[in-house]
Amino acid sequence: MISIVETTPYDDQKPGTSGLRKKVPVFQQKNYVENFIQSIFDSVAGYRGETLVIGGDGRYFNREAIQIAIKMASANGFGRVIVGRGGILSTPAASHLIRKNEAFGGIVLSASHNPGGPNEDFGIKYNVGNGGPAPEKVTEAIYARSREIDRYAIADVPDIDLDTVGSFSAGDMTVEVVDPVADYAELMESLFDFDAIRAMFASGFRMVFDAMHAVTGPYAVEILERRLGAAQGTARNADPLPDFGGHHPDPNLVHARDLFDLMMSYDAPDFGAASDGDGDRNLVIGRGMFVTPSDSLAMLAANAHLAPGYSDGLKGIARSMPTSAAADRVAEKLGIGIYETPTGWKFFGNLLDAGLATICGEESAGTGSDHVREKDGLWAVLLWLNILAVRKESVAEIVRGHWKTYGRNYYSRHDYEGVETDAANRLMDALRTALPNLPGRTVAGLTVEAADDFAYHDPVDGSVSEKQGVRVLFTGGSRVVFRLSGTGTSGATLRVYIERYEPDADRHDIETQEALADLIAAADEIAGIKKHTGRSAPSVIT
Ligand code: VG1
Ligand code: CO
Repeated sequence: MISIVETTPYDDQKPGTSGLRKKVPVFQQKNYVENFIQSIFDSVAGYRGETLVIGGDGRYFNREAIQIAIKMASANGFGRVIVGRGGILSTPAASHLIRKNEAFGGIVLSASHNPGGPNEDFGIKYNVGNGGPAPEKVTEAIYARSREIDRYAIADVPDIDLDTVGSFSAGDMTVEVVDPVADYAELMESLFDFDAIRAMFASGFRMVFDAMHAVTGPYAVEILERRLGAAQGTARNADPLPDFGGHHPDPNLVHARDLFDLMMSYDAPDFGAASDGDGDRNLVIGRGMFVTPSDSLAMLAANAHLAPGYSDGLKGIARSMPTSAAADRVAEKLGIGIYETPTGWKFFGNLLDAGLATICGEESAGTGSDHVREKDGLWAVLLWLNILAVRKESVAEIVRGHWKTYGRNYYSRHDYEGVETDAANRLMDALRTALPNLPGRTVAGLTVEAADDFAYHDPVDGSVSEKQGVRVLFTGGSRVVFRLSGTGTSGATLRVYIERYEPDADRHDIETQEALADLIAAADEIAGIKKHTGRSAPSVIT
């Protein structure tokens, strides 16, 4: 039995950088989830009898949303749903399942690094057949549909038992509950030299992986401890909890502070890593050596050929615009293409599909490759492990060697969270208005060479995405970038990205904030951060 239910639209279902994210009580409003899912189905065509992959990061409201999605997929005519046991699928594992099963698409339930719980965040993201986040033209269609939706279809069938692996039916549709880890672990084994990494662990190499009570726990236990022989307990906080243990599953220097302190301590293990709520981000720290995500992208790209999955070399590298230019120097040396995209993984999909790029990354702790169409936290960790096992050097040695060869891109991001939305918009508007007058001006002792609002012209499908961040370039190659976050659920977050290139190896040991001090002052002077937001310091520095 299928019910066609009358509904009225909500006007706030606009997907952001990575899907629709709102507080849980917003999603719990009558028909809110149903409206959005029906808007997805109404915006794509040709799925009759096809497969849909569904899974989430286990946060509060995950199971309820999954039951709704399954019943609606059935009523709308999908032939099969593949769902992770317990409703669990990391974002990269969902991407892999879509590709492996040639599914029509997938629904990922996650608000990623945002906190979870009855009054915290939830999210729904739609992925297309290549396994990647829906491109802008699809998310725009979904939003447009959500504003006029007047009915949705749902099957009147009992809830599916999500905790038992096996095949079930929901109306005319088949539901396969699968082990969320198995296929993903197999994919990792096909890319990396597990024997070499196993030998490294057997010889006493020690590591800590902080799963932050989020989705990567079961993946890390299976891959690092069971398959690679890392000591039991290597994966910490490894049980996914609906509220992430009350923490913020964001692997940065603020929320993964314990890991950072451990790695800087006297008895630090050789390698420390962490991932976020949905398993697509990674934090990498060597003993006494933090690796910025921008640097990590460059170093992974420079060494990827040491892993079996990349032994033929890379086709190209892509990075988001605010990510540092460290990767550009690697691409230049390798003689391969480098692409600069707007923030958000959805912009990498075309480059990966077209074979223009093999490795992609963002300054926000996201790195990945063409093995899936999402960023992939454990993938980055395993590539680092593979490189360490082959080079037999420490993380610190590899980082210093890299800087010596390529120079160092000092880099930091300053986030001003919970800023009043109007004030944030005024700041950005004022900046945009000031753009034409910036070149030639001297600010905090630095001369502005160029300034613009980044627009991306997709080289594959020709689509254009405008207003993707204001960038101010200074003579000598330093720059600051300003943009507003598209993943928050209350107020606005201003992100200020600061970068300075230093070729001189004798100057590679300066404390980052000190190395960037003049740029930080210039950023405030140009954007009037204090004036507009009333804040004298950022809430988070990464
Ligand atoms: C942030 C990051 C961006 C990332 C996005 C989704 O977006 O800056 O690089 O792709 O989160 O990551 P924004 O719009 O808040 O700056 V995740 O791990 O939250 O899916
Ligand atoms: Co994430």
